[in-house]
Amino acid sequence: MDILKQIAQRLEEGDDAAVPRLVGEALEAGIAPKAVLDDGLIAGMNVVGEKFRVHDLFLPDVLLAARAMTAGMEVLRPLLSRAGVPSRGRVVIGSVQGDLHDIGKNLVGIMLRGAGFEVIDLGNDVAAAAFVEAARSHDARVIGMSALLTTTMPVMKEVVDLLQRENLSGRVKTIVGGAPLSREFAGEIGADAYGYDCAQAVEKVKELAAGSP
Ligand code: B1M
Repeated sequence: MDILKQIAQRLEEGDDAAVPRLVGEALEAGIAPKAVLDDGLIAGMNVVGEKFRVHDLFLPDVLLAARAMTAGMEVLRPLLSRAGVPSRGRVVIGSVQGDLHDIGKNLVGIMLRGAGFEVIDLGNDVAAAAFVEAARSHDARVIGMSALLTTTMPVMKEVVDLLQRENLSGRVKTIVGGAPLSREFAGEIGADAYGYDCAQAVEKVKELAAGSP
C-alpha cells in the first residue's frame, strides 16, 4: 500500500504512534508536506467523518483519530511554519462558541504563522465578545473564525455584528471557514472573506491585512 494510503488508514484506526512515524517516513521519501497533509492526514479524517455519519464509527473512535491527526500534524508543523519571517501583522483565530472542533483551526494557525503572521489563538468555544476584545487588545487586523457544526455557525454573524456595533468593522476584517460553510454563507453574514481550506485562508488573510488601514 502506498505510504499516503497507510497514513490515512492508520489515522482511521486512531494509531497515534504509527501516524507520526509514517508522516516522517513520507517526508524522508521526498513527498511534499502539502501532499502528506491533504492526501494522507485529511484524506483519512474525511473517511472517519463519513463513517461517523453513517454510524460505522463512534465518538471514541473519532477522538482517537483526532489524536492521531494531531500527532501527525506535529511532525509537519516545522515544515509548514517558517521561523524568522518578518511579521505581516496580527490575526486572532478561534473556533466559535459551542464548537470544540479545532483541528482545522489549528492548521490555519500553523499556515498563517508560516506566512509570517503573529497568531493569537483563542482556542475553541470562543464567545463573540472574546474575539472582538482580543482583536482590540492585540491591535489585530483580522479575526479568523472556524466552525464545524451547523449549530455554531450563527456565532460568526454575532462577531461581524459586534464589530459593526463597535465601529471596528473598517479596521478589523473577518474571515470564516470550516466544513459546513460556503462562500455564500460568508456573504450572507457580512464576513469579509471565506477560506475553503487552510492554504486559501492564508491567501485571503494576506489580502485582508494588506487592505486594512
Ligand atoms: Co465532530 N462532527 N462532533 N468531533 N467531527 C463533525 C463536524 C460532523 C460533520 C461528523 C458527521 O456527522 N459526519 C458532525 C457535524 C454535523 C453538523 O453539524 N451538521 C459532528 C458532530 C455531530 C459532533 C458532535 C455533536 C458529536 C456528538 O457529541 N454526538 C460533537 C460536538 C462537539 C462540539 O464541538 N461541541 C463532536 C465531537 C468531535 C470530536 C471532539 C470527537 C472530534 C474533534 C476533535 C478536535 O477537533 N480536537 C470530532 C471530529 C474529529 C469530527 C470530524 C470527523 C473531523 C473534523 C476534522 O478535524 N477534520 C468531522 C467530520 C468532517 O468534518 N468530515 C466531525 C479535519 C480538518 C483538517 O478539517 O476542520 O474541516 P476541517 O478544516 C479544514 C477546512 O474546513 C478549513 O481548513 C481545513 C483544511 O485545510 N477550515 C478553515 C477550517 N477552519 C477554517 C477557518 C478559516 C479558513 C478555513 O478561516 C479562519
